[in-house]
Amino acid sequence: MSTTLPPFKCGLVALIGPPNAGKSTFLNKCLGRKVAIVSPLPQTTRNRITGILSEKDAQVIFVDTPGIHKPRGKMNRAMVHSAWQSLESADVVGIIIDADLYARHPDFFANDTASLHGATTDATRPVFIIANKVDLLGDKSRLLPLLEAADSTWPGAEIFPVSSASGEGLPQLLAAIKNALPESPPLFPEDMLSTLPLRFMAAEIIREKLFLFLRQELPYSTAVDIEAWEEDAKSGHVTIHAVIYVAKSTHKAMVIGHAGRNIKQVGQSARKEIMELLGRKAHLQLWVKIKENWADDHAFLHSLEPATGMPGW
Ligand SMILES: Nc1nc2c(ncn2[C@@H]2O[C@H](COP(=O)(O)OP(=O)(O)OP(=O)(O)O)[C@@H](O)[C@H]2O)c(=O)[nH]1
Ligand SMILES: [Mg+2]
Repeated sequence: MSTTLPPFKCGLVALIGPPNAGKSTFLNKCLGRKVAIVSPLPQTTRNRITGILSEKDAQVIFVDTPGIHKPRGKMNRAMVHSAWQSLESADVVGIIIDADLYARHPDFFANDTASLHGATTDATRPVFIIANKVDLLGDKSRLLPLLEAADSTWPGAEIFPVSSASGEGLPQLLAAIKNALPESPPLFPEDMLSTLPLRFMAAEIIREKLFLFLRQELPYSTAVDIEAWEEDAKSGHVTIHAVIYVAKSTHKAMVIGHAGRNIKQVGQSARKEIMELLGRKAHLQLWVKIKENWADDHAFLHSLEPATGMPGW
């Protein structure tokens, strides 16, 4: 007796939502590896970040995006634009919201999600509402008003309460996502974690450490560019020269810190993680340069855009 295997599924899942909802944390947890940087501050993610989950029966190509908000300034407008762009090629849409936030402040929900209604107007595309951070809710019945609000905002969408911190609810959601994907052979090799270049991922790791070690507002006025990437043919060691751009000389002093303390912390912690990513020894040289108004410089912003490695992007 012959048994036929279910058809292989493969497709793109766009992860969109308000800033700080946990989109990048969700992606990392689904993959079991870190591809997207995370911070407690909103507007951490600035580009579309792909993460590929390859399993026996399916390949899920997640696209993490910058949080959707009312943008001010060129960079923020470009961030929100790139989040919307991810929808164009998506087979499935995952709208991630912070369930704990809206359980505490139900009045924030309508305003935060107003611009996300458009994401579900294409009735042919499955939409999943991912109510994240449920680990923070002591009493799960506190979810009920949010579930009702989400149901009337996105009628017909399935709602999944999950925790990207503990993993609660993720297996059920992943099964539903896989089921909703089109039949297709895998688009990428099964050992490929992301389509993003390693140089970009290294720059992102440095940016994450700036969020971690610098004072609240400062990371927003920094950008990171990898100027040189040298590999020693004999030892395999990598030397990375990275520039941290700041908008003002006072910011430069703050990034460097007293006796170079901040930049040292950023460098040590980034280097450790870059070595884990590359699986080999790396040296990291960090420079801080002033570039006034870089966040409004279209050509400069464009130069920081990674080559996504995705056809049609
Ligand atoms: N307790 C808890 N915290 C979470 C969970 N998911 C994310 N967080 C935290 O929420 C904060 C924001 O997470 P991110 O993954 O950076 O959020 P994001 O939606 O990608 O944010 P932007 O890129 O800024 O739009 C971080 O401090 C995370 O650790 C969760 O399920 N539970
Ligand atoms: Mg993010």
